[in-house]
Amino acid sequence: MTDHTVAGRPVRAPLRIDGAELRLVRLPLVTPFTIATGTMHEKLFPLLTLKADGLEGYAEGVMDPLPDYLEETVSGAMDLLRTVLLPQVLGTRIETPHEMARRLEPWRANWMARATVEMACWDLWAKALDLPLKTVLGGTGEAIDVGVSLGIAPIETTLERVGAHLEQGYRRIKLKIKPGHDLRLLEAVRQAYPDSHLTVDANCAYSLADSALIARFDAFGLDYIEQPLAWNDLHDHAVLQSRIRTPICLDESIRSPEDARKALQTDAARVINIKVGRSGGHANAVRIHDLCQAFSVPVWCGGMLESGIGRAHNIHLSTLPNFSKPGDTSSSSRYFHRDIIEQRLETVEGRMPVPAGAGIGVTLDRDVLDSATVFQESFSA
Ligand code: OSB
Ligand code: MG
Repeated sequence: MTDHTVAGRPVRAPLRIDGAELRLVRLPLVTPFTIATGTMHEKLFPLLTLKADGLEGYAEGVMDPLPDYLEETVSGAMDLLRTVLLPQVLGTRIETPHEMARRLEPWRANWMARATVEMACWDLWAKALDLPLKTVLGGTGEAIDVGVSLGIAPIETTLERVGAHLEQGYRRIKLKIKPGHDLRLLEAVRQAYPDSHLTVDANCAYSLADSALIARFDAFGLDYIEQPLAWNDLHDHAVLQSRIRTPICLDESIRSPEDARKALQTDAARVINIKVGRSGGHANAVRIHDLCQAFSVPVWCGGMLESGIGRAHNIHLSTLPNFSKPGDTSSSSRYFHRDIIEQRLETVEGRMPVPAGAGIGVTLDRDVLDSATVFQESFSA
């Protein structure tokens, strides 16, 4: 079956997807996480294993239980995976993960559900090549720069958290904001930490009518303002960018390379937060990365409070060259008492080591996973 080589390695191709396991996993959060749209107390997510030729590829879905970040939901994605996407791919052969991405492309939206299948394929593919995921994606390096995303909390609490994370060496602090929780917070944090690398994320909480208020953020030397306006409104972000000096970074608004192209061409974004799990998978994430590079627009890797499986995917992707700003892929122990993987994904002085070994380089801790699993279904070709 070895019919070609990649990076000098024989490829076991085509890979035949001969089985799958879909779980719904629940992990309590160490600290509840509050953003403009609400508070998360636990992380509930689909965990997918795709099997081929004795290998296993892993990925998790990044959708929330409710359609509060974007339209997709955990229950909707579980249903689509069980009844449509997994039956579509089981028993089929794939030459490359790009081919899988293309096969899932005709489905409208559902970027997160499609990403779950596509990302598991990349892990499988890299394992079949016995190469780290970063290498097959085109990345290099042993570690990536990371920052932290701090949820909405009383200003005193936030000041303590900023200090603690700066002391741990995190390279950027992102503060979640919303109307009524913005200027006073920025004044306090800037005064206490005048030289810190600071950004804010509004998760769509403002409108163009708030332009004058948002323009006042210019005084705080923020590296960027993340997703101030509606998730589906590139136009108003372009208008806002023309009224403020601080660069706008888009998150929710960028699902496809086409979204990225339009944002770049209209100056609706001067920075882009790439979340592979939000964008249909690694093939799209790499395309968005490359497009941004062509426009001299830097990118960074966002997070969705992922378990070690999604976190490992994010870390590998972050080794591509245009990921030139610290990502949100911080230590697993900030989120979970016990993660579902055997390795520890912990930062050292603001740098996250890239897991070594083939594929995503992390393995499931079956005991922790079994006790965190609330639903489980196996599929065979
Ligand atoms: O907007 O980036 C976001 C978490 C959940 C939903 C949306 C967002 C976030 C984060 C946390 O900012 C990033 C992380 O620490 O994983
Ligand atoms: Mg965001």
